[in-house]
Amino acid sequence: MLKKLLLLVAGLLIATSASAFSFDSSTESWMYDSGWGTGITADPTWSSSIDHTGNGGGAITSAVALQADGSGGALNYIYATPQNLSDYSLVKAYVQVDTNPIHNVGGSGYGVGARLHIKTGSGWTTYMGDWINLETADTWHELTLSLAGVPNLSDVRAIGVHIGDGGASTWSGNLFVDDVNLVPEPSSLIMLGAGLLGLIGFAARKRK
Ligand SMILES: [Ca+2]
Repeated sequence: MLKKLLLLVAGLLIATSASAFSFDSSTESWMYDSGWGTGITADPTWSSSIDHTGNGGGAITSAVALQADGSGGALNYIYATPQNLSDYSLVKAYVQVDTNPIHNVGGSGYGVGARLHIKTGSGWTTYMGDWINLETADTWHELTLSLAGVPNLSDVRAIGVHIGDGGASTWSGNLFVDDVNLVPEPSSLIMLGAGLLGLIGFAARKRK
């Protein structure tokens, strides 16, 4: 009985930090953002050919062509269902491209990058994570966005992934996005853990 409860606690703690969007069988209502970003005007499709966890699931994907003149210089995916992220401290996502970017403007070294963002409140205010360089093809790149200090987390209107080239690179290839994860606040985890340990204590006393 105790062993089973401990397993349950471990399982619940793992489930709490599990992927919010695994894209293992569908696009899970992610779409392109018609209000921000050019270069693509179609929703991502679901692909079973690649999976971040390697468990044979799937990811979302689009064929993309970014131009060095700034046209078609960005692409944006969002999940635009209002949600409450107050209990979370971090958003993570994994991005992969299948072709190395080509630098062709003044040796600036500016390649193709990706970043996470959320939009909050009635004004859809945007908060963005750092750009992560996607220079290496066929490798998952981790994007993170800290939610510390972000106002209106109880009113998140969209979570998104944005890729761009700063108008300084030409790139065409396939983009894959997988495992958009929500990482809980440490305090929420501690409270959940304490609650579950209390349950175990109760069960253990009952057993005696
Ligand atoms: Ca997946």
